[in-house]
Amino acid sequence: AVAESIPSLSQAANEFLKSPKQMLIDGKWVKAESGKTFDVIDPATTDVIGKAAEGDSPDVDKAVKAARKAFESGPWPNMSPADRGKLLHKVGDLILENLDILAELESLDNGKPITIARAADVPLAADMFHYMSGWCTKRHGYTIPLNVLYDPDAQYHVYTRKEPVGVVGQIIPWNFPLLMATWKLAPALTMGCTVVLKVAEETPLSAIKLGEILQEAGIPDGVVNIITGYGHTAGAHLANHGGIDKVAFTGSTEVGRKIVQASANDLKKVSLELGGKSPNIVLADADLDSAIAGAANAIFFNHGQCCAAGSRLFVQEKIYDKVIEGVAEHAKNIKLGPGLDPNTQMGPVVSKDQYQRVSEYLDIGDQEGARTLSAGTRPKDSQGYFIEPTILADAKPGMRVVEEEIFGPVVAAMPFKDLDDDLVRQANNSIYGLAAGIWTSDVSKAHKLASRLQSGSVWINCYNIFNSALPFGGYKQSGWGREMGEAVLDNYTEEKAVTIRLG
Ligand code: TXE
Repeated sequence: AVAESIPSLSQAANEFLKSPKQMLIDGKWVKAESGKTFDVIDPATTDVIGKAAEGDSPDVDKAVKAARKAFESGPWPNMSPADRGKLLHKVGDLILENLDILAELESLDNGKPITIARAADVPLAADMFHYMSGWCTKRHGYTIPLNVLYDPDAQYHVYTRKEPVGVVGQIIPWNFPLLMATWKLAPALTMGCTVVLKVAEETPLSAIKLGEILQEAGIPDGVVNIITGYGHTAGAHLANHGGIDKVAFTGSTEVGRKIVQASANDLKKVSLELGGKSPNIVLADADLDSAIAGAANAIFFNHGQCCAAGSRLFVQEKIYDKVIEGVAEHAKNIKLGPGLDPNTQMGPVVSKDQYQRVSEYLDIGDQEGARTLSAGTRPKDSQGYFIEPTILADAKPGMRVVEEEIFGPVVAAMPFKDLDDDLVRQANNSIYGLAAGIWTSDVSKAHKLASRLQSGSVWINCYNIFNSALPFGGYKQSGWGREMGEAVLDNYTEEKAVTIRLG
C-alpha cells in the first residue's frame, strides 16, 4: 500500500505525491502502454510513497518518434537562438520558484538532507539552465582562410556551422536526480537537440516535476520526453534504438560498457560520465583543520554517493594519525537521520541494493585487513538504509576497497612518505580518473602535482567544487566527453565546414 500523507512534507508536496506519476511523451502525461507501475520508495523508512509508470520498449518507441518529429518538423532546432535562450532561462527561473517542492521531493526520494537539496541540488540545477541559456547566442562557427594546393588560382570561402546532433537519448542515475537531469537536458536543448530522458528507477519524482516546469516555461511538445522505468528494459531499448543520433549516459562503468556496445550497430555518438575512485592527497604542510574537514567532506558529502568522491585518502606519514583521527571525529559528529529532518546531516543511502553493496564492502575491508574506524551512529529503531560514515585506515594497494568504487560514506586511508614519483604512481593507479584533491600550503608543489594527476578535475585546498561553467568529466574509464562548461556543448554538436569556390 502507498503511504498516507507524510507529516514532514508540505501540502504541495503531499498533493504531488498523490497525483499519478506518468511519463511525458509528446507533450502529454501518459501511463505506460503495458499499464504497469513500479514502487517509489522512501529510503529513510522503506515505505512505498508512490507508484510510477513502468516505461518499456513501446513507450520508448513513442518517445523517440515524438522527439524525431519535434526535431525534424518542430520549431525547436530552427527557433532563433535568442528565443531559445529566453525559454531556457525561464526554465532556470521556474526551478528556483519551485525550490521548496523540488527540494522536498529530492530529499524524500533520494534520502539526501533537505538542507543540502535546498542549498545545492536545486540552485545548481537552476544555474545550469541559466548558464546554458547564454550559450544559445554564442555557439557560432568561424571562417577559415584556405588555399587549395591543387587549385592554386581559385579563391575559396569557408565557414563552419555548429549544428545540433539531432535526437538524443539520455540516461541518468539517482545520486543527484534533478541535477543530473539538468546537466543533461540544458546543453542538449541549448544546441537545439530534442531528447528522450530515461531517469533512474530509484528516483523518478523530481524529474516528473521538472517535466511540468519545462511545459510551463513553454518548451514545445516532443522536445523533452521523460521516461520512468528500469535500466535493463527501457534504458537498454533507448541505448539500442536506431532512431536516435546520440546517447549520453551517467552511471556505472559496467553499464557504460553496455552503452558503448549498444552503439556499435549504428555507431551513434556516445558520451559517458562513469565511476571514480578519486585520490585526495594531504601533504604535511597543509592547513590541518581545513584539510581534515575537507577530507571528510570529500567522502561524506551526499553519503559518498558522488562519482567524484575523495574515496582514497593519501596522507603524508608525519600527520597521518592526526588526519585520520580528525576525519573520524568529523564522522562521529555527523547527524544521521531521515533527509526531511532539517537537523539531518547524512541521510540513508538510496536503496536496498546500495545498502547491501556498501555493507558488503565494509565486510571486505575488514577481511582484507584494513583497520575500521566506524563513527556516526545510525538512527535507533529505523528500518531505513543508513550506513555509518566509516574510515578504512591503513589500507594497502591491491585491496578491493582501494581499487573499486564503493559509492557510500566509506574512505580508504593510507600513509605515504614523500611527495615523489611513487605517490603519483599510487594516486594514478586506478582504472578511473575523474577527480583528485591536493591539500598543501606550497603553491609550487600543488601545481606540479596537479599537472601529473590523471583526472578531469583537480581541487587544491578545496573539494567538490562544481559550477555550470567548469568542465567536468573523466580520464580513463571514468568516461568520454565532459559535462558542463562550454565543453559539454561539443557532446551535442555536429560541426559542418561549408566550402565555396568563388567564381
Ligand atoms: O548504476 P547503473 P546503479 C556506480 C556506483 C554504484 C553502481 C551501481 O558505483 O554503486 O554504479 O549503481 C540505467 N542499459 N554509479 O546500479 O545501473 C539505470 O536504469 C541502459 C556511479 O544504480 O549504471 C539508471 O538510469 N541503461 C554513477 C542508470 O543506468 C541502463 C552514478 C544508472 O544505473 C542499463 C550511479 C542498461 N543495460 C551509479 N542498466 C556516477 N558516475 O555518478 C541500467 N541502466
